[in-house]
Amino acid sequence: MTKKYNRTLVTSALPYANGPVHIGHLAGVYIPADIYVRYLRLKGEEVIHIGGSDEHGVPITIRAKKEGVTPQDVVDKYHAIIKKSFADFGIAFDIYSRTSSEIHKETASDFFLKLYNKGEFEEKTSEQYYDEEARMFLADRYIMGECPHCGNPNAYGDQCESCGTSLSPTDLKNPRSTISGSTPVMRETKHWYLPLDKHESWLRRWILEDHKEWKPNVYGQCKSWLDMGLQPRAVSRDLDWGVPVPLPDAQGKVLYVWFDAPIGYISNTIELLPDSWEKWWKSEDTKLVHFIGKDNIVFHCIVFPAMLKAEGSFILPENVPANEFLNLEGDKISTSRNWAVWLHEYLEDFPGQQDILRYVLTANAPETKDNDFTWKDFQARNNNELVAILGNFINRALVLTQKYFDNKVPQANELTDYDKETLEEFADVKTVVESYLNTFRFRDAQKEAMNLARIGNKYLADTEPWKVAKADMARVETILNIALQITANLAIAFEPFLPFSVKKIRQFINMENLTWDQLGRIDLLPVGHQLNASELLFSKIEDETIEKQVQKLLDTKKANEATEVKVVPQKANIAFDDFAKLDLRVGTVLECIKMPKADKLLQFLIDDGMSKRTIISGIAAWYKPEDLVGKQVCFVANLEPRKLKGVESQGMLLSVEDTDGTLSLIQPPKNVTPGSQIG
Ligand code: B3M
Ligand code: ZN
Repeated sequence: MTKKYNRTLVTSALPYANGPVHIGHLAGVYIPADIYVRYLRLKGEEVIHIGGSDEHGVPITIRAKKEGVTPQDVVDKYHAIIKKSFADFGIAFDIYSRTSSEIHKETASDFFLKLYNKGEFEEKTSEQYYDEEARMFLADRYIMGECPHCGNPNAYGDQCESCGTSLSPTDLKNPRSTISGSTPVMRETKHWYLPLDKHESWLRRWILEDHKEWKPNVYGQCKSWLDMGLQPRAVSRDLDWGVPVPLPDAQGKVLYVWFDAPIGYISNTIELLPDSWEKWWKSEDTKLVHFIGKDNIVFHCIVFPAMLKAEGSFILPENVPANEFLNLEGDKISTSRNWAVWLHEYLEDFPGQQDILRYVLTANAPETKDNDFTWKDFQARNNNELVAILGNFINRALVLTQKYFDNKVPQANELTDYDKETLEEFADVKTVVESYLNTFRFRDAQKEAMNLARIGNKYLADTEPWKVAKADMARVETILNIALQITANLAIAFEPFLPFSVKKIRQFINMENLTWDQLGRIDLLPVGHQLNASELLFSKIEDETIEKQVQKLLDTKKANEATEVKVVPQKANIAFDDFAKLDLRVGTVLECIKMPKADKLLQFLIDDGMSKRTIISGIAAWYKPEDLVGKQVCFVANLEPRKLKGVESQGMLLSVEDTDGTLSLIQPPKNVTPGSQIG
């Protein structure tokens, strides 16, 4: 049974405002959502597209700490960058707002309170790690320690990045706070939980029985969550960045980011339509569709629906067409490793060429499995498809009309069998493209649109009007009429995919108001209709351009390798007797001066407990001599003396060399008697 809907509310995941957006974001969420929305608009349906930045959560506070700025500074900066990138790529939101807005805080607080007052939460006190020095509870990401599975000493409280295991902070051995470095202690804290276990049975029915049509990757993930059994989830956190928990005894507590972020869809709708937003969120004839990436499935298919159901007056999503991930040249896209094609950088290198990227990302969309973006493929799809098929066909049709008919649409005379076959071939394009778009198969839909261009291109190549023109102008009229009608059809079929190019085509054919319903018709351009001047839609991308992009990525790879921590391999074992031959001692620095004519060397006079000795050491780059006087150092006492710059060095200071080459002197943690032995 399919429901009858009168309008569609489309949401796109709210990206975290802690970095710019890249091709993975576009391919996974925003292009599919935009295609869908443009298609519905073209059909004249009532639709809105809601977007915005997700400005809360721990990653933003971590980024702020790292950069020495406030979280608000971080989100202000990236919200602006992200918003601009989306606008530049033609992602046609009806609103792109943000979760740090007042209206959002109010909406999220009210939502929480409604659930609280209805008794939809459980209140639980539990023990959590607390940093006594920084005086704060520690979010999972603020705790590091040893992974119990692989021994990685730098595992995070939520995950070990070395072995990939997901962890909880209490799993870590020797936990430490990343804020102060101190060892955190357990302290009691109260939080509010959404009892998902109590929602399990209706969720099972709603998803597993009523929504069998959801994409297999989405349905499968939901099923495995449901089969594992749902647990209560905390909807608050001890943090000072977020929407404050609106209760009297909740100082220092904010709503968990995954509680407030999806409510952002609602707040942004309220901001857009303060008087009519309820129609979009509360009437059964609205179809709600969430576009997201695969890592957000559980929140949109289980947690948010449970919140909406608990609230009681909202509709639930009709579909959640989540995509898988896009990789880049065979590697996972990573912000921290700068392994990405950033949208703002793409536009610097390919100004005005948004549609190429849109086309390639849709052609390769990770709809059913992870997919790979490569620059070679980008070039090939541009040169072999956009230039050679779509661009070439439209250009020929327009240029020939200009040449033979003074840019006016000629009439169609008698049709040959071949003409009829061609027209028949594209008669069902509308039905086919529609059926793909309705089921979120955007890759196939775009392929079908390109197929229409292919039909046109082949038609002109086969009929060769430039040759026929010498003998039979009536035939040329017919051919170009057909070619122009196909062109007009392309200006409909491609609008959801290539909005920038379609805008140009519509300008060329002087026909702005084409609608989806007209797709498949062969009378779109009336005889005698005046066309405008045209230009090439796409141009070939040369090897050099692509090599430059590939080189940029290779440079990134090199830079990443250079900063990777390199630990020098261990030397071969030695006998204890060999070690015992070393006489290592502590001494106190009496004097320290820079050696003349030697930038790297410092000359020390050391009290070694028995007498004074001179030692020369190559650490001038890292210390000021005056800072070392009075300090204790460790040295090899029985190393054969040797002359450096004419001065005899009677031993060697011990120092550590960090992986980046920095030297630091080894010093005893507390003062000891000069001459004390190390061992
Ligand atoms: N900001 C997570 C993400 O960008 C999150 C989505 C929120 S949608 C309500 O992957
Ligand atoms: Zn591990």
